[in-house]
Amino acid sequence: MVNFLIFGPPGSGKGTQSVKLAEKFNLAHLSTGDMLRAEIAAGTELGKKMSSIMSKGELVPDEVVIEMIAHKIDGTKDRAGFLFDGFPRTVAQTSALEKMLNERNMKIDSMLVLEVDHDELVKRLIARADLSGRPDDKDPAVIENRIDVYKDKTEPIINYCRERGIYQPVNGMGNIDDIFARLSGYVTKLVN
Ligand code: B4P
Repeated sequence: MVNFLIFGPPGSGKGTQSVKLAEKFNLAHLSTGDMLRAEIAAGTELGKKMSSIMSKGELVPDEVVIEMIAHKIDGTKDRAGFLFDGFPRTVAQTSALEKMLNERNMKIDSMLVLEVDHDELVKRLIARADLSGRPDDKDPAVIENRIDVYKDKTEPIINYCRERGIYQPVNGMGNIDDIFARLSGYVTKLVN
């Protein structure tokens, strides 16, 4: 089993690239953003509570996403590994994930970090707003807040992973297929 984090600021291409990587390498793709949006779409109590947090571009509480991920890990069979997309987003989520994986005799093998310029992030998210209808893509102030939250709460995970020797920066600028080829190169080395 090989387990990856796909990491980067909002709009860096995590979701886009994860779908392609999961298919190519038979990985279970676990996106906390998708899981939360599914709760909102289903109108669950949890979804109702999380909706206002997400529409402001803030992070939902750590315990909510940690529980979701644990549940998904235990329900997954017959995959070559896990691809964690948009999780962890805080250092507390990172240590919870490590603990969860250790208890199941697994570990985080690599953190692939998509590096994208600020203006390109904003451009991609605004372009997505029309198609996705996501409230957190519509308002430029919310997009800026998401980027600030990333710098403040999520980026510190990079140092944590660097110390563990699993940090791998990847150029996230350019077209989707070129970025996919770069990422695939790193994943191929790890799975072989
Ligand atoms: P996510 O769903 O993780 O959303 P994201 O970070 O905004 O998007 P992503 O980075 O995957 O977007 P992508 O580049 O694929 O989180 C949403 C919210 O959920 C968070 O703000 C938070 O509130 C909550 N949440 C989720 N996980 C959480 C956690 N663990 N803890 C706490 N809260 C959590 O796509 C962006 C756009 O760019 C797309 O339209 C795509 O088509 C386009 N694009 C991608 N690559 C491109 C390229 N190379 N060129 C041009 N366009 C490109």
